[in-house]
Amino acid sequence: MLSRINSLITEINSLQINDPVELETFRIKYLGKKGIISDLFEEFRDVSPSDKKNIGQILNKLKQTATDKYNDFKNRLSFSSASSGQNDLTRPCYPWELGSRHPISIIRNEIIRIFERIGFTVSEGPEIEDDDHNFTCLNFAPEHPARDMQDTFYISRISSEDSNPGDILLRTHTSSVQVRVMHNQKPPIRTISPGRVFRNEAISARAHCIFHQVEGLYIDENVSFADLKQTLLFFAREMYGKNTKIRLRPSYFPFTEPSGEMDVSCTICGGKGCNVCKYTGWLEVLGCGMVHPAVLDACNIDSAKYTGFAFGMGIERPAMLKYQVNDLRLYFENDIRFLGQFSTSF
Ligand code: 2U9
Repeated sequence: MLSRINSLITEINSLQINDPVELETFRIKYLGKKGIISDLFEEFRDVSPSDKKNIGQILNKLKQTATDKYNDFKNRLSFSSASSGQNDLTRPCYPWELGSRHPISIIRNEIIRIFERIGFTVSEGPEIEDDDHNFTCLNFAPEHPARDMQDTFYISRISSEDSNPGDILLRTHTSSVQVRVMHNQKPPIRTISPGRVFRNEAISARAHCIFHQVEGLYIDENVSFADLKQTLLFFAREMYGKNTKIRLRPSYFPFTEPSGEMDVSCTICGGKGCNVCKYTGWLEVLGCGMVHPAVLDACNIDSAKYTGFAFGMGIERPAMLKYQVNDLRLYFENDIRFLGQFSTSF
């Protein structure tokens, strides 16, 4: 019996198994209920007590050798069938989780689509800017408070006293992108610049040092304030509903003259007055104006020949209104429980 078991061990060790059918044949032959090893265990019952220890040990070794062989080839064959494309096509598919757009991206895309429909292109530019593109070309005076380190993040500052093209900073608005467009293109220019901007603000529920903007610019011959007003009315009706009313209030920006701020009738109460519009019936949504001639000249556009209008809006506020988000910080934490609540076709 001992020599029979030993030759079975040698036989099993030298066996090659090539496919699942051969593997099953192997299992039935050696490890099955009526297989060779099971028969040997039956026979083992009649072995004399003096031989039991010796033969028992070698019989267990045979069983272990056959089991290892079986498991080894089972693993190899399932691996090679998976990698050769013979997957189990009846397996249920994974419940893939679909991602969702960030609420800021949803609103940004809505704004882009509205302006694209009336001929505006989208321009992008660097978040790290120089003083020229962010301030000087936009008619900010050398001592303008926005240049202060309390308001602007400087990466390197050469002189804190006067405007210096060597200063490198994080852009405080995306108008800097449009300065680049004006330097590189001739009018007519009709473009919007969506993007991330940075201001040195303490972070709270209502303020953040990072936020998102869309700024718009239209330059051509004979562009008038009436063109600005009609463009913004079209935008307001597309964005906030066809019955939306607008009103323009005078304002001041260094880069536009005259400048204004636009309110839309409250999207919550329709203008009747509620706690969202602080019972005024109006919500402030953007700033605008006619591009200052000094800005055109600083960007090599002849201010005697061309005029233009510009506007700018933050994205966070309309997104807060639409989705009833009451804390700005939620936009930047990327908590999956927050992000998973927004869905869109864009
Ligand atoms: C060029 C010249 C002028 C863009 C403009 C505003 C008015 C404005 C603010 C709205 C809220 C920024 O996000 S916010 O804090 N923006 O009020 N922006 S006009 O004027 C330009 C743009 C480019 C060359």
